[in-house]
Amino acid sequence: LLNVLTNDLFRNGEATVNFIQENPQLTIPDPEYFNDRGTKMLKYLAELKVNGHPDVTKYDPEKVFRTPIIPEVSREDFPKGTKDLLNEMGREAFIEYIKNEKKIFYTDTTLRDAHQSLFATRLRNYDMLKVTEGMAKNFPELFSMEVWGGATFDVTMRFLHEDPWERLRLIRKSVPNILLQMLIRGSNAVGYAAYPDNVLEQFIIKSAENGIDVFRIFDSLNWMEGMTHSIKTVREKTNAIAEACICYTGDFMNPDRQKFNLQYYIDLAKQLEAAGAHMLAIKDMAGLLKPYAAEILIKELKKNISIPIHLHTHDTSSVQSTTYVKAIEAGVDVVDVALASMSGLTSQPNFNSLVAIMQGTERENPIHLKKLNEYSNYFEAVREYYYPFESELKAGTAEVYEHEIPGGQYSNLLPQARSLGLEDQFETIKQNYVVVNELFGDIVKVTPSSKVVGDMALFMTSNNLTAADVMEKGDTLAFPDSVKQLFRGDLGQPYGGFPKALQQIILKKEIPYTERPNAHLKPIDFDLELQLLHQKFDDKLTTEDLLSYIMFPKVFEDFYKFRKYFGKVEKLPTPYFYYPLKANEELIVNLDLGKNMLINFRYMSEPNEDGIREVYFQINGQTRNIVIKDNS
Ligand code: 3PY
Ligand code: ZN
Repeated sequence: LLNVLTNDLFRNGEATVNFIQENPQLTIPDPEYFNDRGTKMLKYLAELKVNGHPDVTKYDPEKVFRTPIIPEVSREDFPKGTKDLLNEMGREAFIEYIKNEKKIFYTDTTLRDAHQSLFATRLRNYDMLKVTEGMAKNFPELFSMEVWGGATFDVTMRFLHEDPWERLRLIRKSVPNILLQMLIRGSNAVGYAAYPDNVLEQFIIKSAENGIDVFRIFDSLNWMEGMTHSIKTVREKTNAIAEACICYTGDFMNPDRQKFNLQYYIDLAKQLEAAGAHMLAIKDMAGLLKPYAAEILIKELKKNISIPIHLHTHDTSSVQSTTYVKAIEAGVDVVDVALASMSGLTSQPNFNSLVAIMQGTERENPIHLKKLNEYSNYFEAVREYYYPFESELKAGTAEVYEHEIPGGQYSNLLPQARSLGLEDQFETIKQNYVVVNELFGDIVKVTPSSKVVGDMALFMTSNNLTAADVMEKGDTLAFPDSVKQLFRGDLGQPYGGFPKALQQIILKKEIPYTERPNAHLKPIDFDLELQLLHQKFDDKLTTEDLLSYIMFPKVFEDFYKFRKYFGKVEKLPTPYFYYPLKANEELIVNLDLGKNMLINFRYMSEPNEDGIREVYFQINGQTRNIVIKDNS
């Protein structure tokens, strides 16, 4: 509330005891500042009060939240971490160091894959930034923190009304000492389709500039050509690490699933190393890599490649920490884990427990377990805010070995089914997911190829179609666009090619292609497009904004307009972002350093004949009313 906190003398600690008496004007709030931001924020709170949050379908007005306890953070400097080591040593020496260290390294995925896979990517900046500095100071032994990319990029804009680039910069500022990692979908960057090569390059360059140190690059069909351009760009245009993926699918120990056999993975890993990858990731997006298979796979890979190996899995079956133990024994260099309360099921295995398991062993990495537990407790309370987005999975399931649905997709498939009125056919949808995979010739399923399989499974379920129906009546069916795009070649080429008969049924007269989809796309003229963006929106927008706009034009435009109208709603504590204020409930919104708004909800009028309600608040002691149309 006090402008005094933004005064330079005061902030530099040069103010004397009489400072306030001598500068009384500094204690008066700046009315314009609060008027504009305050009005916007009240409009949001009033809208929420009258019409609810559009994204919250299961609101429980009785629910009471605990206050998350933020672990204490030391005021000392950040301890030296992997980011410092990378800067000091340079890439090649750093990679050698990771490979030669005996201790097992960890990547914490809490701020990216864990919430993407547990509650549909909804974790907000507000809840992350309260603990990022503390995590950086308490866990400097981490290899990296995965904080960006995958679905977080569009979901931050689309559902949280936050700017993904701003998120990255804020995290970078609070985590200066540990490597920050992102997930990039090869030619599809963080989108669902291919982009022109120069867009991909610009995206990688800007991601590195804004804070990314490790690019985990994959292709949704394990197609080399979908990854080489990204690997090359990371190597040549940034100082970051190019970590390329083999996406793991099937079960090479099962004699009936030999399409993706051991040799297939070894060959792919060798090609990725030859293409310049600094590290290899085994991306087990559905959690199908069983413990004994992991042991064999890691041992064989270690014999065949010389770059470090980073293992990623999802704990959908609930036995994936066993896979990690076997992989660690076999010599894997880094494993992906999530803080206990954000781990398990469709998320990553439990960080805290794995640290405990490794204590006293020769590959122990002494992470402060008590501190891990404190941070886990923080997220346990925070996670409650997001209850409408939780998946309904209650326990690990061996069904995942049948349906092979990636963890990140699982938590989204049920809401998707619900929105199509197919909620009670979820079992059929899962069965159809298997049928579709067979129809498609057994493919790698990870964003975006997994989304196509999901779309087709939903299509078959809602139209009551069997595999035989698809093959026999396909000529008369209007397949989902994503299915047509896949079979045309827009996501690249699957191992072993597309099943020809089905391809013809789906494409009808259209001719598929086998070159890189990006090669068909015209490069973007960035100077011109930025000018056009300035004309369309405003001239403060940057190349980063342009990239958001190129990848997600409609989502960006809606985000921009939303921000203009409602302001920076990310400043709202999470319960007030999602749920309506109760009578006389009071909240403090911290807008900027020292600029707080005290908001108190007083009452809401009945709707008039036009359905208009008035919502009354007090803001910093002054009464304000906001007029809102009731849409019910
Ligand atoms: C993504 O692409 O978002 C994924 O998490 C894939 O596993
Ligand atoms: Zn994952």
